Amino acid sequence: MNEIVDLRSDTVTKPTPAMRRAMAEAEVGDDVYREDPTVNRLQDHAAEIFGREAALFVPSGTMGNQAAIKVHTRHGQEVIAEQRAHIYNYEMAMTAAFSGCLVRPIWAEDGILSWDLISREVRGRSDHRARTGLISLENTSNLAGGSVYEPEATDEICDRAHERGLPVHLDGARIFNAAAALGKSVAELTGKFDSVMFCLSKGLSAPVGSMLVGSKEFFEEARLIRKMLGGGMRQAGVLAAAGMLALEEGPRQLPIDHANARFLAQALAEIPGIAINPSKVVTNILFFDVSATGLAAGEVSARLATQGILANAVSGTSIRMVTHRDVNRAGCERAIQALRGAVGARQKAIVT
Ligand code: TLP
Repeated sequence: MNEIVDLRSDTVTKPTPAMRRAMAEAEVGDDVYREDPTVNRLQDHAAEIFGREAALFVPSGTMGNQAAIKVHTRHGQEVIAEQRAHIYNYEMAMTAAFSGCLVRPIWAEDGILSWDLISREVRGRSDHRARTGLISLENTSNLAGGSVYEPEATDEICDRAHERGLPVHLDGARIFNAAAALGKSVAELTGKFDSVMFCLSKGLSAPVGSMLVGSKEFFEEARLIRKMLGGGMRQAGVLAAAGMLALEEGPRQLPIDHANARFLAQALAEIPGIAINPSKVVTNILFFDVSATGLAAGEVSARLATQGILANAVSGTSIRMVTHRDVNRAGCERAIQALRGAVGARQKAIVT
């Protein structure tokens, strides 16, 4: 049996051999006492790369986002986000459960909000309606197919929100993918946000961990919330050591992942019954619609799995593929071949 080609997510990347070595050799201490030298180095390095005062190591992207939301809001407020936002769709309703806030979802083409769309939904003090406490953006936008915000758009949203006294958080789980797609630095893309969460554990290939970046004051508050959530880790240097390599070496891989995603999209567009617009694939995520094959997305996904190709059905008609370090061009070619087979088998069955 051929090796598995796992296109379910970039979260599936395994630590590189260099990461394993760095983890084994990491100098450690108790990070709840702020005494883990490797965690401290990672936090300082992340803050420096983003051009900000401080960065906090957290176990997951979800914890990072939810800690930030908690710091910025009060119970009974609203958080504005795009309709497909991860904080709205995937984080176990924690914005409600933990921060006591309602997400006010706004639909935007390609998941990319503008101040024009947001400003219509911002609520000030009122006797009737919940006040807006926070705006949260996502770059790249996962469920919108890895789409990217131009820095002019996010800068404008931040400037206008700040004029109205509103903080803006960035779910930048894949901000390094956005930076690679735009040929800009992460600092250029995120400088105006009040807080930024980014993941070491996705395309950057670390086994565990995300970072929360912002001011020193934000860092101190977020650190308390991290402890409330049970995220105070002890000798976390073994993880931070891998995170350090993820930051230093991970971004170099991303243009390769993006080229593979484009390659996949262009080939999938040629398969009868598959609908995808390759020109929208600008980073490492792609969605395609299988309605016209007559098969449910779950059935297509199950057929692919029998060929060792893993890709998640995200609805009855749509499948997501995500490229990353552990899938090379040959793996993409196998995925295309398997999809042709999965769909072709059904088309023959209809004819007979
Ligand atoms: N995304 C995962 C799933 O949860 C869907 C994936 O496979 O893409 N923000 C964004 C934009 C994300 O895509 C994710 C994870 C997170 C936050 C949460 O990160 P973790 O999984 O570390 O909690």
